[in-house]
Amino acid sequence: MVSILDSEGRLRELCARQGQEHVFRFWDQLDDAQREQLLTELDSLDFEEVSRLVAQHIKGQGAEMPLPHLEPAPFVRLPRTAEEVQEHRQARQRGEEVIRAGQVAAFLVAGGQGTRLGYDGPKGSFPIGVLSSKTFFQLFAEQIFATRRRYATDVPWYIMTSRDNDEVTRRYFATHNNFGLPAKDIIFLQQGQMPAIDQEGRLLMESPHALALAPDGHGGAIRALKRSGALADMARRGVRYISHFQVDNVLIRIIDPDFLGFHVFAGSQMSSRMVRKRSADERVGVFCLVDGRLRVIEYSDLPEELAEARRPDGELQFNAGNIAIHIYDVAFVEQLNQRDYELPFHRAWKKVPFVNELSHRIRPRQPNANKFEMFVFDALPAARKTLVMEVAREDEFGPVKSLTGEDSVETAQRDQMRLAARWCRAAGVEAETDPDGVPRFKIEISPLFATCQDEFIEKMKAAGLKAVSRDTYFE
Ligand code: UD2
Repeated sequence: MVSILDSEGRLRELCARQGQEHVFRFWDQLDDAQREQLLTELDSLDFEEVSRLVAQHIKGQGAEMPLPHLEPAPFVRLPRTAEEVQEHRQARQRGEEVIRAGQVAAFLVAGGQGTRLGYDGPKGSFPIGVLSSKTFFQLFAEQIFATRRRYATDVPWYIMTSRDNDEVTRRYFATHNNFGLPAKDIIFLQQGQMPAIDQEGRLLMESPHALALAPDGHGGAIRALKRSGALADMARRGVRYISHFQVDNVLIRIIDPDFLGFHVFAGSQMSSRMVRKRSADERVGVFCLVDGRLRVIEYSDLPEELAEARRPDGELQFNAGNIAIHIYDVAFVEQLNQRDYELPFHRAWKKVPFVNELSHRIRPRQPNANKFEMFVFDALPAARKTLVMEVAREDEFGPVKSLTGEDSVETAQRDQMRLAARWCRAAGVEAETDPDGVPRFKIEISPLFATCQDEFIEKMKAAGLKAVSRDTYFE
């Protein structure tokens, strides 16, 4: 049997050629298992990619590219006229057809480290239901369950994890019996990793036998979908559209027929949802046009004068905020992989714990390392046709980034209750609220009860409830 230990010579030589021989510094103190781990990690590294990144982002003169000329991106706005309402209706019908035909897969990117929440465990296992304390994962699973039931169809659910949370995520689903979903329709795939690199271009070691590695960003999905065999699996099932969402949005509508319909009608290869930014400094990327092609410029890259520029009517010029909900074609992802299309890497300067020459573990107080990530929206410029579609923030964007403050557990739970109160009122059920729309009594609507307002109204017709007069869980 061939063992990775047999590759020691080759990998030593490769590291020496790349100026990375220090990774073997502790070799003599390592046992066989540790040596195997180190060699396996080195073997999986794309050294050419690493040296390209070092040359371009770390050693390069004027390493970062200047920002190109940006124009605000056009988008399909929320329907206002009768004609627009009619267009949405037709799109919904088309979307429902493709769902019924089993052509849509849900795709959750859940490989992030979720450090800001300060929660020890995959972010998806955080309890977020206002009354039920259900976790993100359970709420998503129930939504998918309800969609399958409503359209009498299969909706395979692909979940991207990363090395550090893969096992615990799989175990979480297994322990909960996949929340009632068939095991064959939950498919886990692992994204790739990138090494942390110091200012001299050297790989950082997390321990004497391990590199400091981190997930390669949600853009790693484009490669991971191919390499894991998920794309082939989708093709085999007849799936044509991938509905991409993030782990931390409590208001996500995972399979949205309106959005799907617009995507299909437009012949778009990749489409994105947007909300109007609530302020110039909101931490979301914005959709822009660069030479006529759609791109997202991250909040940290948008110059202040552009972020703050306003149109004569007072609205922000660059107002189309990216909420990280996309639909892309299976064929498009396949094409990107065929063409060897490379998503660009974004560099971040971060604090990364490491072992020094004396094998002491150091927790730096200041940033010490370059980390590299790909972003999925960087696939947009490669698409032949794209589409951006507005959605009301209060309907579909309840991000949880931290425990308190902006975009937190607190705000997301209020968002959930506000939405529930609006659905109640639309269904003729009185729900007293404060001036912010937050109901006096807590209200939660289980996805198993209704996944959208229309469904809720239908259900409530039979219920005969007049008003919400205590904490109420619709389940
Ligand atoms: C993201 C968007 C931002 C806005 C915001 C909305 C980027 C760079 N920024 O900001 O424009 O849309 O979301 O909430 O996307 N993930 C992985 N693997 C990784 C890294 C992240 O799967 O290697 C997942 C992560 O689990 C989460 C999602 O991607 O589901 C977003 O990650 P984030 O929290 O790093 O993104 P954030 O909040 O900076």
